Parts: sequence; C-alpha cells; structure tokens
Amino acid sequence: MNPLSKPTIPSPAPRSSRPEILAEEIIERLTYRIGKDAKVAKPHDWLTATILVVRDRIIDKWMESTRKVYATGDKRVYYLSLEFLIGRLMRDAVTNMGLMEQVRDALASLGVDVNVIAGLEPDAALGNGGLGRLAACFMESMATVEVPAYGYGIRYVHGLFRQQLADGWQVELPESWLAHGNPWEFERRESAYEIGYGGTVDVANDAEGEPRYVWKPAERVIAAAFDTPVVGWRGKRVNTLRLWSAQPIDPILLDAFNAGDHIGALRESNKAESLTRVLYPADATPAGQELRLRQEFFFSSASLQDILRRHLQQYDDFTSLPDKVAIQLNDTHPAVSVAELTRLLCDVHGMDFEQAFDIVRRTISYTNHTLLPEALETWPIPLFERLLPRHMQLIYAINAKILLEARREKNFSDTEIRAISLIDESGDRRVRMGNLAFVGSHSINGVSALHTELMKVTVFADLHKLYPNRINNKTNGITPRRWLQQCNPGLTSLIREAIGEEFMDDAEKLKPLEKFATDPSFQEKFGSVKRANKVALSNLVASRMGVKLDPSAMFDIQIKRIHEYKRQLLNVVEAVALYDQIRSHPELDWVPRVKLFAGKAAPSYHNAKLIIKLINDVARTINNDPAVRGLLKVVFVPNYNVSLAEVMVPAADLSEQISTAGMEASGTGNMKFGLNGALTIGTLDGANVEMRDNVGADNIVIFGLRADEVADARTDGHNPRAIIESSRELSQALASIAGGVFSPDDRNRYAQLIDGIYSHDWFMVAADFDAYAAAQRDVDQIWNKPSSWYAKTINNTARMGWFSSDRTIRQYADEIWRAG
Ligand code: B1H
Repeated sequence: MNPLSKPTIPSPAPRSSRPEILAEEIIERLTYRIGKDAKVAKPHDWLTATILVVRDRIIDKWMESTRKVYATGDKRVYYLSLEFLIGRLMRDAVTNMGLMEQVRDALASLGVDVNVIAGLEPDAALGNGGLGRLAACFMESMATVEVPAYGYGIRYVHGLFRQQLADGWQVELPESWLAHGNPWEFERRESAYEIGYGGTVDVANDAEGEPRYVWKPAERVIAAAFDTPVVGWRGKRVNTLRLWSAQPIDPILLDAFNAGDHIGALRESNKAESLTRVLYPADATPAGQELRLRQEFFFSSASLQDILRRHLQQYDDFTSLPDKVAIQLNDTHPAVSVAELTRLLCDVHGMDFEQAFDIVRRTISYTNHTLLPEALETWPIPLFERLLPRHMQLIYAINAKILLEARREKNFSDTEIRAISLIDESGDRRVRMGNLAFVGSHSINGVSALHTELMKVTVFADLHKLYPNRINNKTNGITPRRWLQQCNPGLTSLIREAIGEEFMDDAEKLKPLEKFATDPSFQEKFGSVKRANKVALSNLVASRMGVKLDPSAMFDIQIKRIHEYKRQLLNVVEAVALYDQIRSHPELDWVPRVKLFAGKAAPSYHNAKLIIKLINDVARTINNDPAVRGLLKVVFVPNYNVSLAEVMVPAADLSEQISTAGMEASGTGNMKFGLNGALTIGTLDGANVEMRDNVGADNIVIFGLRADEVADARTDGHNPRAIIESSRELSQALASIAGGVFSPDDRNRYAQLIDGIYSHDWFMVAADFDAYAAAQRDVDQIWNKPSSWYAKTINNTARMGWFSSDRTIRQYADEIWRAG
C-alpha cells in the first residue's frame, strides 16, 4: 500500500536543541533506555545516551526525507557496495545537525567531556581502504546535495582486523565493533528476504507456450535489514544505509536437539551467520573463495528484492524502473546483480528476457576502481554453476546476445570476441565479473581522468570499441565535513576568520584564501594551527608507542594500505639512503624529518607484511643511532583506521603519494592531505594529475616515470641492475638492507625482497629512485624558506575545493543517474 494513502497521523512535535533540554533528555535516556543511574554511569553509557538523543532529532528529518520522495515521485539512487568504511558517526552526525556547541554544553553541565566520550565510539571499519571510504564519503554527500539515496551493504560482525605489531611484524586480531551494541542502527524485522544457493532449475511452458524457468535452491538463508540514518550537511536530508545480516530460516533444528545432537541442531544457524561474520581483508586483490561469492550474491539479491518491492509499492510495473531507480555498482563486487535483476524480472515477475535485460541495462551503472590484472574478479564456472545455476544460464544468454551483436553489427574478430566474452576460456573456464558489469550497465566510469583513459586502452579496450559511449570519468572526492571541518577545527576557524563561512557550504569557495597565501601574518597563523595538530599527533604517538617526536621537524607521512604498487618500499629505501648521507656528511644543514607510516597489509600478502617489518627494523636502527642526532626519525603507527587518519592528516607537512604511475586508480588520501595544507610529493598517477592541474605545478612536487613510460619500460624491458649500479646512493641502501644491516637477527630477511628490485623491478623502485631522492631534496629546499612553504601549502588548501565529494556526486547525479 502507498503509505501516503493512510489516514493522517500527527507527527511528533519538533524537538528543542537548547542545552538544558538536551541535558534533560540525556538523563532520561540514561535512566529509562540504558537503565543506569547517572551516579554510576560509565563513559560508555553517556555516549550511548547522547547518541540516542541526537538520533531522535535525526529521525524527524529522516521521516521527512522519506515522505518527500514518495510524494514527489523522484528517482531513487541505490549505491551497492560490499564496503562502507564509515568510522565514527557521532561527531559527524552532531556537526551536520548543527548541534555541536549545544551537545558540548549539555554534557558539560552533566560533568561529561564530549571529546572523551566521542573517542570511545568504535570505529566502524566495514571496509578495507579507499573504495570503502569513498562509499562512506558518497553517502554523506548524497544526503548533502539532496539526492534520495540508499546505501546497501553487509553488516559484518567483524570489520577489518585490528593490527598489532609484535617485534615489528603485523599480527591480526579480530575487531568487534558491535561489542557494546550499536545505538545508530534500527533492525527492520519486516524487511527480510530469502536468499537461495545451489539446487536446480525447472522449466515449464506458460499459457502462451513460452518456457518459464523456476530456480529451486537447495539452501536458503534470510537477509535481515539494519538501517542507519546518514545525515547531510546542515541536516537538509537524511538518507539510509541499509546493511544486511544473514539469519537462519530455522534458528534451531529441534528434532536434532531433542535427539541429543546439540551441535548439529545449530549447524544451519551457524552456517547462515558465518555468511556475514567477517569482511574479507583483501584490498585490490579479490579473495576468490566460495564464501566471498556467497556474500556478493547475498547482499546483491537482498538489495534488489528490496528495490523491486519498494518500486511496486509506488508504481504498477517495472517498465518505469529505469526512470525511477538508478543502481550504482561499486566495483564488480555486486556485479552478479546484473544476472539477479534479470532473473527477478523474468522468472519472478514474468517478463521476457529481451525486455528484462533492456531494463537492467538502463537501470544499472558500474564504477571500476582498479586496473590491476590480478584484481579483476573472475569465478570458476563449476563453482558459479553449482552455487547459482540459474544465473549461470542467464549469463550464457546475455553472452550470446552480446557476442552475436558484436559479430554481426561490428564485425568483431575472434580475438576481439574472446576479449569481450563474459567467459574467460584461456585457462580453466571462468566468469568475468568486470565484463558482466560492463555489458549490464549503461555507464561505466573510472575514478580519475588518467584511470578512465587507461581503462579505454587496457582492460576494457574491446568493450569500449563495441560500446564507445559508455565509459566516462567521475574523479573521486572526499567530504570536506569530515576531512576538514571535523578533523581540523583549528584550520576551519582560521579560514572562517579570513574569508567568512561560504566555504562551509561549497568547498570551491575556499578559493579566496589564495589572497592570503603570501600574507605573513596569515602564514604565521596557518603555521601555528599546523603545529598544534602536530603536537596532538605527537601526543598520540607518545602515549601509544612511547616514542617522542619533535613537532618542529617536518612530518612526512605515508598512510594507506601496504601494497608494492603504493611503494612504501621506495620511501623506506630513501630513508635508508638519507640515513647514510646524514652520517657521511654531518656537517651539512639537514632538515629534521619524521617519516611516519601507517597501514594494514592483507594477511596473505607476504611482501606487504615484510615491508612493515622492514620499516620497523629501519625505524629501530635509525631512531637509536646517536649519529643521526634526531635529524631523522622513522615511525610506524599501528592499527591505521579512519579515526587515526583524522589525527594524522591534519598534522602532515608532506604527503607521500608515490605509486608506480598507472597503478593507483585515483587515491583519496592525496586529496585529504592537500585540503589540510600539506605539500604533496607524488608521481603523475591517479588523481595526483588533476591535483597538479588544480593547485598549480608550482605547488606540488612531481617526480618519476609517467604511466606511458612505465608501460614502455615494462614491454621493452628495463635493466634495473644497471640503474642500481649507476646510483651510488641506491646501491648502498639496497646492499645494506639486503645484507642484514637492519636485521642482524636474520641477515637474509630482506634478500628476496631486494632481489626483486634487482631482477625485474616491476614497481619501478630502482627506476624512480634517483628522481624521488632529488625531489625530496627539493622539498628540503622549500622547507628552508618558510614563506615559500606556507605560500604553497595555503594555496593547496585554497584550491582543493574541487575535490569535494559533493562535486563528484553532482556529476554522478547529472550525468549517470539523472536524479536529484
Ligand atoms: C580500490 C579496490 C579493491 N581499487 C578489491 N580496488 C577489493 C579491490 O576486497 N576486495 O576484493 C577491495 C578493494 N580498491 C581503490 O579505490 C583504488 O586502489 C584507489 O586508487 C581509489 O582511490 C579507491 C576509490 O576509488
């Protein structure tokens, strides 16, 4: 039934935001919802009570937003993502609702410090890295620019593992963000769907004699919805993040239990619940296991069933689906949606295949996030067929349609046909999820200008030839609410004093700050804000690691997943070379530096874990060597997550964005640092290219091979050994690492890692070393002229507004979704 046709029921009265009222309500929640006396309440109880009070104010807006889209018939956007790296929510929700001061005062009147309780909120790490954080920034921006949107994902019980260091090695521990409950979420018992796996497909003829297919799954689980409200800036709109949790159809098999099989009685239940228990910790490399495919289908099917149900509540049939619904696939993880939506339209709702597939294609669009060949998802046909037999049939049907079209209309050759096929026949036969997502979408977008151009000539070259208008670019962005206003209140108020408040509603209005770039008194204030942020980071490092940092040194930071293509190795090799230089030339005027690293390695990624150990070995050696006289320090801060980034980003002087050109699709950390007034040292890769265009070539330090040069070096074969032998600094640094100078307890520890650089140097560490080291000395020169340093970094803050995810979302809404 259309909810609008129900009788009018009065809405609750609007709630006051006066601190006295907030304080009263906090006590009320503490007493009646949590059941605690204020006298004995723990900080955690205060946190929960505060969230419940803020939440009520959000709910009013939430319902208003939902009612509005029913009333207007506006198009809804659905963002399907296996990851949402949202971090903490309280500060975000409170600032976006404009309640920060009132909540602070209310809590203060109760003797509670808002900063203390905000720091207790668990960091929701339902994602690995950039792809998951992008989804979280997009959710906030969709609410901000008033796009009616739903995020759909999985409510993992355990998000990304907690990282500990044991003797410098990464150790993974489970993370339990739900341990204290989650006051933000609402369980929606009425929104539950059955998800099937395995079984058989029956065929019968319908009244017109057409074949009708019925999938009879052998296994079934329930997908249950949990909703979290997502508030936009100034509380204009509140959208929904709907996360699915797997539940058994029969919670307990009583027969088995009564027969004494107590474990067997719970087997079903355990199996269902294990489906949504953990996030796969792979980043840019697919996990490839059956459970992962089950997760992908689970959340895709639940989301699509929910979308179709909502559509039918409001409209008569599905011919209007593409006009009323836009489904964005965040990478190929939900690509099975192409087959599942076709199946639901054909088998459940009785449409014919051609019409169904046309609707699918006009509704779905796909974002590609990586070109790394090992990262492109494929599934072995036997596994796919066993788990999803009906989907396998439909994929063959889609494939036949596309290949015929390519052959007949575009005269595709055998080689081209092989490249666009949904089935990879080169080895064991596999389903190509990238090609499935591509052919099932009307729009395929890359995440930076360079990445999009590379997509057209690499992974999707042949599909691009078949459908030349489908690939488009949407350069990533970051939400300036979290990544400037909340994480850097000092800089935010300094900017407000200088240019007023307009930038808070439109980040591109940071531009007028340019005028202050060379103003000595503004530079001084900019410098003291940075220093205060560096002191805050130093305090965190001191308390967490017992390492003392000098806030007047240059804070040189590389924080991101540990991956060979991101080249933390290049950075640490340069640190070793610098260490040698400082010792050989103590008379020179070295710039004091702290090199900070943080990031997690995929648990099965051997070299990435070894690089973490190397950073820690190098750190121990350098930090304990009196000859360095504190001029260089190396620190690896454990357990990188969103909350740690919120402290590290505002404290950076230098931002390391040094991936092998052509390999980082976009990067978004690069944008966060630039916005917070760091200078970037980077390659012409991903969005660094557009950052240079925006901030100006004088305000960013670019070095190294370009993407086409990397490609040439790889095909023509470059000679890393010759490069290394021609660079004294590099050969000495590599020799000392390979020879065990930093690992006296195991002199061979790094032999193989370094040998990789000598023998193939796939990631161009040797090839780019000299250029990188020279660029670092350029950075030193700039640092030594503070007026020039501040001019550049202030210009970065002033000119990064274009990288707001509000701009990105407006482009998606205008050019892909035609919504909002
Ligand atoms: C990005 C991933 C990714 N690209 C597979 N690809 C995963 C691939 O669990 N998996 O199987 C998880 C993540 N993540 C990143 O996306 C890019 O490397 C960044 O350059 C980009 O900024 C980010 C957002 O577009």
